[in-house]
Amino acid sequence: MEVIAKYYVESRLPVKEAAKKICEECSTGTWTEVTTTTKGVEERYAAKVVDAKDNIAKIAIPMDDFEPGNIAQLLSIVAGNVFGLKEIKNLRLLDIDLPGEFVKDFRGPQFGIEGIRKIVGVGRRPLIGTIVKPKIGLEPVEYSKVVYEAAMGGVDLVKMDETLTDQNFCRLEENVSWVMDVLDKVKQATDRKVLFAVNVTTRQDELVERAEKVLQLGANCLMIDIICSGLSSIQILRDANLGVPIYCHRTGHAAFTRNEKHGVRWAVYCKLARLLGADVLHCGTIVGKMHGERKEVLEDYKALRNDWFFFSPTMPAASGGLHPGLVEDLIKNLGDDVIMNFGGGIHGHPHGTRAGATAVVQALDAVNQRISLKEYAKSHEELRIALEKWK
Ligand code: CAP
Ligand code: MG
Repeated sequence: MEVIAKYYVESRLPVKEAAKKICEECSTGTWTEVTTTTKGVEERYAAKVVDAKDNIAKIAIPMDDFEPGNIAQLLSIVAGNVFGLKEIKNLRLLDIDLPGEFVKDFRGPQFGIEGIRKIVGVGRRPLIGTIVKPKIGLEPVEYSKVVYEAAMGGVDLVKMDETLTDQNFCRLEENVSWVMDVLDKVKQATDRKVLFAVNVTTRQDELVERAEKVLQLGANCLMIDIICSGLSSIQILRDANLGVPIYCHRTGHAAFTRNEKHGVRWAVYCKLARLLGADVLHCGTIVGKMHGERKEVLEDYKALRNDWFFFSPTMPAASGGLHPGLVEDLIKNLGDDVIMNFGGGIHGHPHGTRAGATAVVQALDAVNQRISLKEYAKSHEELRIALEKWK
């Protein structure tokens, strides 16, 4: 049983030779022969080339090279030193195939797509989310007012921005108390439960303590910056059995996913985050402000939503530069099982946050009723104004 890793390779060496170098660095070898190895070590632990042609190298790494349940160690092999080898000019990890024997030690999402739909009471339509803007600087009272307006306007989820944690101007516990308080009021007024994804990103040994503190204050969803804090953060929260969805933000990913010749494809991280227990994961928009090739983004979405071992599907989140005018394209491209996040696209509405959220709801209603946004806007003021602002 093996882990199969597929790479795009550019090297002055023939691709077969380059693939062998990758195998060596990923398993038993180093730059020269060593006197300390044995036939047994080579036979049992050396990675082997499965296929190498047209700049694509597939290698098989024996299961025994991996520590069960340890994703950091897996990454140190498949996405480790190989990226720095002088003889390989460019290298991109395109995909990994994990055997059942390896994935059995992970639990996957506790809630996933269906679980989240159940919590917010929303059936077959995309969920609407917002990120409070400005991304930093608001104090808890101001912040919670924005949350209230967005929730009353109709969003299903509010998330903290990735850079907001527990700064002096907005202490986390105070902010969570204020926000959960206003969301209780929204529940009383509308009978809708709105999720608040609380960014608990911090050093890993304090993660669970921080999460437990905000849960005591009523938090109903936890968020982490999974690249900055390390993928194992997802596993730490999942294994703590905290009973609320884990929302994963990917700030920083483009440092290694954006270059189409070098780095790691986001699809690899989609698989890993899903098996570790991500209930929601950022996955790109195609049409928004962030880079993301259509073909790759669609494959990333697939990696979260397809049938894969015993893991529930993870809910993808589309975020970055979205506004009501893009809702039709978003649904066309990404389908219904997605959270569409609007930060500037809600709080930038000329009539304020509530009108912004209402405009998004109207756009979604229009698409569901198969009416063009332009037509629907004739009788829906908030949408009309939004479409005028973001042409
Ligand atoms: C969106 C967002 C998200 C990015 C990340 C932001 O706000 O909060 O962090 O979407 O993108 O700060 O940009 P806006 P991705 O709606 O105001 O753009 O997850 O695709 O990397
Ligand atoms: Mg953000």
